[in-house]
Amino acid sequence: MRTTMTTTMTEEQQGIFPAVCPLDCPDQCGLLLHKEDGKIVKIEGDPDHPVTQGAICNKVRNMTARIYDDKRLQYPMKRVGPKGEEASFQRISWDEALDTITSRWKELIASEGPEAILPYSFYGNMGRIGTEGMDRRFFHRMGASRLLYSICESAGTEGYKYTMGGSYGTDPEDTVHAKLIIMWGINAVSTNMHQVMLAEKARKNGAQIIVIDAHKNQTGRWADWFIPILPGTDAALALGMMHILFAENLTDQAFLEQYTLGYEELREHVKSYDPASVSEITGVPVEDIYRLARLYGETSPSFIRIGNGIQHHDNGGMCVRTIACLPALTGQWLHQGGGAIKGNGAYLEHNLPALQRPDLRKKEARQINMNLLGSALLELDPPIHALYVYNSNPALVAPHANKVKEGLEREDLFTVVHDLFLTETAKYADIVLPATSSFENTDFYRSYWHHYVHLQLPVIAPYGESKANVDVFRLLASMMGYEDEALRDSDEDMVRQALYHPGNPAIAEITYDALLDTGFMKAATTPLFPGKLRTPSGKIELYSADMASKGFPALPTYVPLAEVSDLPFMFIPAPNHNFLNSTFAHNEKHVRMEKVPKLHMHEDDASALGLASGDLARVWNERGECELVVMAGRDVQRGVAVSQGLWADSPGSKTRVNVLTPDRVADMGGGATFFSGRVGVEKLT
Ligand SMILES: Nc1nc2c(c(=O)[nH]1)N[C@H]1C(S)=C(S)[C@@H](COP(=O)(O)OP(=O)(O)OC[C@H]3O[C@@H](n4cnc5c(=O)[nH]c(N)nc54)[C@H](O)[C@@H]3O)O[C@H]1N2
Ligand SMILES: Nc1nc2c(c(=O)[nH]1)N[C@H]1C(S)=C(S)[C@@H](COP(=O)(O)OP(=O)(O)OC[C@H]3O[C@@H](n4cnc5c(=O)[nH]c(N)nc54)[C@H](O)[C@@H]3O)O[C@H]1N2
Ligand code: SF4
Ligand SMILES: [Mo]
Repeated sequence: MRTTMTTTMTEEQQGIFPAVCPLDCPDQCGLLLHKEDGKIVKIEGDPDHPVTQGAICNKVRNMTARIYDDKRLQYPMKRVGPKGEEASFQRISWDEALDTITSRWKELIASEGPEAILPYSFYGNMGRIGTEGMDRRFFHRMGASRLLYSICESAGTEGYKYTMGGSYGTDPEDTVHAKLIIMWGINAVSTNMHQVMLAEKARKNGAQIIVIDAHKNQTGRWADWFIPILPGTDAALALGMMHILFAENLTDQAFLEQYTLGYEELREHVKSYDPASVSEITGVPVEDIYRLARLYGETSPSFIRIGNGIQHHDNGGMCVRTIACLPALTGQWLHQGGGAIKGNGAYLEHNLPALQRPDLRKKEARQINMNLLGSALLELDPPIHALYVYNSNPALVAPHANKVKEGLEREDLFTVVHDLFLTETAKYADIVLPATSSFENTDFYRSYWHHYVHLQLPVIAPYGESKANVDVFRLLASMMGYEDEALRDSDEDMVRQALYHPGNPAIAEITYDALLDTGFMKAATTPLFPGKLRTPSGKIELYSADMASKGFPALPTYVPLAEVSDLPFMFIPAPNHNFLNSTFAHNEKHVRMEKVPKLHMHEDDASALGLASGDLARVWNERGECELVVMAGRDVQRGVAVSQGLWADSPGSKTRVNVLTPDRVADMGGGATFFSGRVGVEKLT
């Protein structure tokens, strides 16, 4: 029997307790934790969760192996000996750790000013008070350099916003009604499995499923029709579809007139994207472009799931902005289940100022793009002298990893890492702090795909001496002598403050108390149309004056990728099935499930290089090199090489794919361009 959520769950030795998956995954599943003798022994999906319905992924079904992994950090440590791979550490007390950190920071603030200190974090745990609550308050109060949180979805989010006014899309629960589903640049079988389950229901009712991707991975294999495309060219395909939709009168004139801005300009503009030219750019045959456009123009409701793959390119923002125009052309937003999802985060917007307290910052500070961490550490003037890393593993996940490594190696850089494991980044730390897992914490969670908010209360006691992010920041604040009330608020206070948001009536009923009762609640969202969007015109902006004022083309446009290089392969180092970014890469069970780091190549490219499946290849460019196991076949096109997963270092291994990725920033949002680099490949003997 499942027990209801209480503040005393940690004291129960057995039972089944409600929880939420903390990982950076759109699905945000409801979970049930089975406890025996005070420990979690099994994790399963909560069958009562309306969206995730008891199904969870392999990663999290096996997550107890991570929570109780022998390698999990249990107490604070200081480094003895050199930084990096060879680093060794010695146990210290929390008092010593906090004292070392705050003494160093105080000295630095006195001599260099607070901007010499850089916080670096992301969403290793999606709980909001822990990832953008007490931490933000603390660093605002300090006046530290600011981080631009740009490594994940920022280019596409900005692009989508120009068209649609914010992260508002279709309610995924409605997508069971769609008759045509396009998964565009998303490996949903691995990264959004409940969208796949919803699409399966739609398929039983006659829906067709199309996958457009540079790699025929498990998602492509599941499609009714897989369309391979050359990386970075998707905007051209979408514009080619628009060309045909207008030319063949497959558009919804009434919708265009009432709800869009600039359709006449767009109709003229897309005349130049004729199918023959688009085929040349994208590698998609002319007849397939016609077939796709006609299917899209003639089927309703149609739904597009826009993935993150297409926006990790130089032109990622514009690409997402362009695809986001398609549903407007055929009026899909008025049909239940029609439209698109890039992200749905805006529906659940909480009270950011109340949670983050930017008012605590007395003086503006410089902002540093997290995708440029290497350059920031090596080149900034005045320099960064101290780095505080939590919820992230930049040595492995950030682009141009050799530059990041060189930055982290700086002898004069004082680095603190707070994590559950001794990550590749932690090996460069002066002080390492042990972090609790999400099941040891209080926090609230909001999906960026479905429309539910969740509350998590601690189910198990902290592991060893580990502490939650919020607790560490409260302690650091007190030792820094910061006396502000906001730095002493309890977890519960912070959840209440964040959820009280008169600016977003959709979450008016969602309070700490209501969540205590139910665990999760759906926001009272209403369909986007009829209605006014948050674009400058209130309409879907096919033409955007706002973009023009920022130097972008006002109409959706195909812009070729930037890397100029003679190297023969476009390199796509994508996520894998059994890790979540680098999370689980340190846990043997998950590594075993994923086997080896692979490089998918076309069989003709492989054989031309004397490579066969199973061979070890050296993959290289001007930024670095790594070694991956070749999988030759026909699941990528010629001239494309795809790896999967962010693998942890093992002795003698060279599997950090980010040594190869560019640190150019994308066209919008300061976004990452992980998939826009080129590499050479050769056989390793
Ligand atoms: N199992 C698992 N799930 C995850 C993650 C994980 O690491 N593992 N990570 C989580 C996070 S943080 C995120 S942001 C999401 C990311 O998940 P997704 O949104 O699925 O994005 P990616 O996996 O980065 O890329 C998706 C697909 O884009 C393809 N692709 C690359 N370039 C192009 C292109 O130019 N055009 C087209 N059409 N396709 C292209 C890749 O081949 C890949 O199949 O997943 C989340 N969920
Ligand atoms: N080549 C390539 N690189 C990529 C990507 C790609 O597709 N290809 N994807 C990019 C994307 S989309 C993203 S979102 C980033 C993600 O990059 P990161 O945000 O760095 O994600 P993870 O690698 O999962 O690392 C999260 C870390 O946080 C720790 N952690 C978890 N919970 C807590 C907590 O409560 N407190 C503290 N202090 N620590 C905690 C975990 O143990 C883990 O070490 O990677 C990016 N890097
Ligand atoms: S990682 Fe995603 S699919 Fe897996 S349990 Fe968590 S939210 Fe669900
Ligand atoms: Mo991400």
